[in-house]
Amino acid sequence: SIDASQLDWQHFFHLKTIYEWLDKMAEKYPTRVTVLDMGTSTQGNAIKGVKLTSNNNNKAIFIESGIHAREWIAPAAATYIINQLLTSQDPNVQKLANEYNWIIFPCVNPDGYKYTFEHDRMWRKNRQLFGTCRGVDLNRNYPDHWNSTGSSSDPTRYDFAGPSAGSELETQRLIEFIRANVGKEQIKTYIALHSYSQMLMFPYGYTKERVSNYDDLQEFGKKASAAIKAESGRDYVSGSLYETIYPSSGGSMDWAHAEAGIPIAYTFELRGPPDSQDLFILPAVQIQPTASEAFTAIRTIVEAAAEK
Ligand code: ING
Ligand code: ZN
Repeated sequence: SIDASQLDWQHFFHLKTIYEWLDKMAEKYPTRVTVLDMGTSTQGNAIKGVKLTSNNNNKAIFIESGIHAREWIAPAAATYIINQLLTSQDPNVQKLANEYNWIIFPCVNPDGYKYTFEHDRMWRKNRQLFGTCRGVDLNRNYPDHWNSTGSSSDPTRYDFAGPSAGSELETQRLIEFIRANVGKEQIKTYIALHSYSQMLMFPYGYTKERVSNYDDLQEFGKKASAAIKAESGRDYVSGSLYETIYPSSGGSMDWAHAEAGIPIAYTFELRGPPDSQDLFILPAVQIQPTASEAFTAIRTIVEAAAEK
């Protein structure tokens, strides 16, 4: 049975349960956990996250998940990572928890996430109304080469970029949060979690032109793929987003890197199910191994970057 007080990573959880769990973690670890609130979504849901702090002078790692509603493994992985950072007995994990502050927002599209539980499991976008249809793809709405490639001006499409760059409240909340905190919190790493495809991708999405730190990002990505391979035998492909999955503009990662100036930025595509037409519907037994792979990749990237 599902106990709202404790996530077990053997089920997928409602937005409300995830948020209650964040509050519980803050009660349980009051000196280390601060609950954060970016503000509200289009339909008035809070966009809540946590900051895990060991030392105010630490650099910070920012993790965002759930920008696409149906990719349930992403918020599940984000909460798994929070739990690992707070409870792991592994000295290497404890070291990362002590040496960095972690800012993690598991559900940056709360309206869409709720909708996938209550009405349509395969919903991707937010729930903004446009005449007779709904939804902006929030990962096409960011103001960096907005709507230039791999996105649509048609509100009926799954990859609708929105009426203008940064039009959506959810986009604005995240931008405001990063702008207010990138310097103050020394955010040097930005990770966006998605599914499915088993990929570790870095900017750019909008062009095949290379980022200035391409060689570093490629090297860290390859090390992370190798670490996953050693852990589970799974193959994760690493490369720039444009070259690895498909050209697409207006994503949060391109914005974080190019506009907010966060040097190390990745979008992960986690596991899909082994054989199914519904590739976003990952069996719950796969939550733990998939979340563990995501955490392994993040740890590897952070450790490799620290050695530079
Ligand atoms: N894939 C991502 C998508 O938004 C992506 C790939 C990431 C595109 C970042 C642009 C920027 O389409 C999934 N599965 O959502
Ligand atoms: Zn996605």
